[in-house]
Amino acid sequence: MHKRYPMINHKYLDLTSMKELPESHAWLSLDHELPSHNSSTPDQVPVINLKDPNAIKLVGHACKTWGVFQVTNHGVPINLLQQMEAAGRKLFALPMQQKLKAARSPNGVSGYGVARISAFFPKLMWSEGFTIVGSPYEHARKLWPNRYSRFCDVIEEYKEEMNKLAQKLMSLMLGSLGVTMDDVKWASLQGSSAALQLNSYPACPDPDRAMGLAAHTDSTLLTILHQNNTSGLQAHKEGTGWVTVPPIPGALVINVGDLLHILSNGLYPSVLHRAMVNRTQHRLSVAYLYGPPSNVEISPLSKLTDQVHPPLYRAVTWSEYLGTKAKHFNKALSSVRLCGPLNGFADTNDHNGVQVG
Ligand SMILES: O=C(O)CCC(=O)C(=O)O
Repeated sequence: MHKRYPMINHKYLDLTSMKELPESHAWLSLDHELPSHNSSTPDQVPVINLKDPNAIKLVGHACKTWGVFQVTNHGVPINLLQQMEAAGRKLFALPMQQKLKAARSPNGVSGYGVARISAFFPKLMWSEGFTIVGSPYEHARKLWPNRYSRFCDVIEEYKEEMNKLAQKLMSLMLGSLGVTMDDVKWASLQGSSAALQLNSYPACPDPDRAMGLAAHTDSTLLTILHQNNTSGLQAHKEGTGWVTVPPIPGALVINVGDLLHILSNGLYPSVLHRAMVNRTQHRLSVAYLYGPPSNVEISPLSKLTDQVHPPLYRAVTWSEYLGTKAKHFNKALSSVRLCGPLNGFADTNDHNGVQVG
């Protein structure tokens, strides 16, 4: 089991009012984790136009080599992205006492609070979050007793558009593995599960010693992230190190999650990523966490395995995997692994050697 830390008292500090970084949020020097710089040939996260006739190939290559890419021409209306961002801003701008009325309960998943991965780190992160699973209504009503419907409408519309895009991306990702949506019965079912995670990273008085969101992989099939125009997201690439994923107006960031990693038998690595903060800008991001119906067993696709390429992972349901992640955090994938890497078929997602916090 991964080491857990007791919750620190300063959990609900109003970060926007802080003139100095409190000890509770001061991480050790992050210098050893800075992105590697090679100015002549910067390694950049791929940007894929989904209307490109070669989109399947481009998506496959990006999944294999990076586990993260940005997409343009994705079909989600730009004004919906703007409305979602405005709704997030409005929520996080509420006074702390108001936000706490919608606080996530100790064992719950929905609501306002610090990052759930905080329990695995001795210091707190410079961020606050709001998680929505299912209807936003109950929590929105506590935040705005008389004016919650606009927020709920935007969330519902956003989830609908994200679901459409997630299906399109799944079809491209599976297609690039030589598999169709029909081969994977649950993939085209309506019962897919998802959560929406709103993240706020206020401007920070000492950004070099603070951490917005510590390095982690997502427990999803895939994640669709909208970030505002402030940089902060970094992805880790084997052999390169930490690379900033720059905001591109209108583009969305796609991460391969742990379940796609399992499904692809390690061919598409689940990407380790984190969020940094800065001194002057408030950063906001909205992650759509997309997974299969929660009780469907996910295992390496049979088309991808044979005697030379045995399944590397055992079958898990999403709900079982979430429990494993809550216990083992960044070692969860290794904990459902069946056998060690074979020659030429290495699992690129062994993050045990990467400093995550
Ligand atoms: O804010 C970001 O860019 C990253 C968010 C993220 O990784 C998450 O919500 O899991």
